[in-house]
Amino acid sequence: MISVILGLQFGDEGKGKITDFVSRDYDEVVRFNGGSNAGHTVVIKGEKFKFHLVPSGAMQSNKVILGNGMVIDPEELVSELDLLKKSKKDIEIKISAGAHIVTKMHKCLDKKEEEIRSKLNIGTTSQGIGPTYEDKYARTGIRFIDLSNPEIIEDKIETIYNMKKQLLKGSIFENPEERAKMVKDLCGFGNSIMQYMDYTENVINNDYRLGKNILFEGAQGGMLDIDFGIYPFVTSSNTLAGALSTGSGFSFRKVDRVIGVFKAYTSKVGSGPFPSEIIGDSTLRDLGSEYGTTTGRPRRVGWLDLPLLKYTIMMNDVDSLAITKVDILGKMKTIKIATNYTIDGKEIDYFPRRLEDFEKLHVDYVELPGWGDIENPDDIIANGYQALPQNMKKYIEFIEEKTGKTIDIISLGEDRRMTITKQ
Ligand code: 2SA
Ligand code: GDP
Ligand code: MG
Repeated sequence: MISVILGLQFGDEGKGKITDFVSRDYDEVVRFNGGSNAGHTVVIKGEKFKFHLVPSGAMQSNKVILGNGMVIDPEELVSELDLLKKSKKDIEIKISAGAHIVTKMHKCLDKKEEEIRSKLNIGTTSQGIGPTYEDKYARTGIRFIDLSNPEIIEDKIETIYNMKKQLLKGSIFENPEERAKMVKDLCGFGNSIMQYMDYTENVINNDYRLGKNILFEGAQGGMLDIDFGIYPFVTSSNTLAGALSTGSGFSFRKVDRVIGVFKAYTSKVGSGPFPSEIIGDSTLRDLGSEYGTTTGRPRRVGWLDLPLLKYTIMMNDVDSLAITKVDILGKMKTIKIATNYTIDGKEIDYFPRRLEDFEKLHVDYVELPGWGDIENPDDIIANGYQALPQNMKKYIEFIEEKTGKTIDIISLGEDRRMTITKQ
């Protein structure tokens, strides 16, 4: 079985949790986009694990791969691998030779670019993601394989510095000694992680030929996709299913199943349009502890948005849905769901691309009753779907009817055990 798991909103849908849950059925888990802007949380028997670069399937699967579509901060990777090895000894780790490297200079550039953007400030995670992809596409980027060659790193650091000199004015990187130190540090990190480097496109395709089950794990969410998200309030990678091929070297033709993860409501970190946002009431944020896993920033919160969900379901060609945080949403007395968008009194059948359209957008909602606290979690775990509160089932079935997709996984708490499947 070859599957891909993706977020269908603005990230933080609970992909980490669902990836961990489903990864028991897979021999290896592959990440194909993004970097340490991702924050994926997995909770097992009360113990919390936060993944940024390592695939969130690492606790159940015995092999993890960081694909060429990723941008890797070596310092972050070293500390994440140290932590992982403490909780899991027998895990095979492979990192693509072609993944790109995030340096301290890229993080500095991320902040500088945000300052300059002013009005169209994105609210990035400051992890150097955008500038690293910029260098990748400018063909000046440092790749993982380059970490074994100090001369190449030095040359590329100088090229990047010279190209971005204007932006780096006043920063420590004007000092050649600082740049030399960065080269030395990168070589140091390179020494400790080069053992994991491989031509992972061959590894994945060979494992496929051997009949292994492979899970591809997307980071961020469909609405943050560089092409189809709400541009420019997006991340710098493609976050939709198609990216798995270019981000790992494995053909989309071999994918059997696309799993889409969405939260029972919506959250967003960073600026930009958010059609179903709840303004001036932080109840849902507080109930759901909606704060960034990487930056700790408060997340903006809103109701479930069906036009948005239908759009990302279409763009990913989702087969099966997983819903998370149903336990949190149920605590609201009345729950709203955005059902359609209108502009100038006319319902629209496309997802807007013009920022001005979002200003004119009118969102229609339906209201459904909440289901309160989950009082019988053990009964639900034992008896599955039939034991769910009636109002929760109504909510789930309403979404299924509107999207035409089945919700096969229902998450009722942060812990791995608080998950039921429909079959
Ligand atoms: P970037 O840093 O260049 O990728 O930021 C561009 C936009 O993408 C959004 N983005 C995210 N949104 C939600 N969650 C993300 N990961 C972390 C988490 C976020 C955190 O899991 O909580 O800790 O704050 C993530 N990564 C990128 C970002 O907010 C910008 O809107
Ligand atoms: P990801 O980026 O999509 O992996 O999501 P994050 O880990 O950034 O954010 C999701 C948060 O919700 C984490 O703190 C999870 O532990 C938590 N979570 C996931 N599923 C559930 C759920 O069903 N119920 C509750 N209460 N928390 C959940
Ligand atoms: Mg997250």
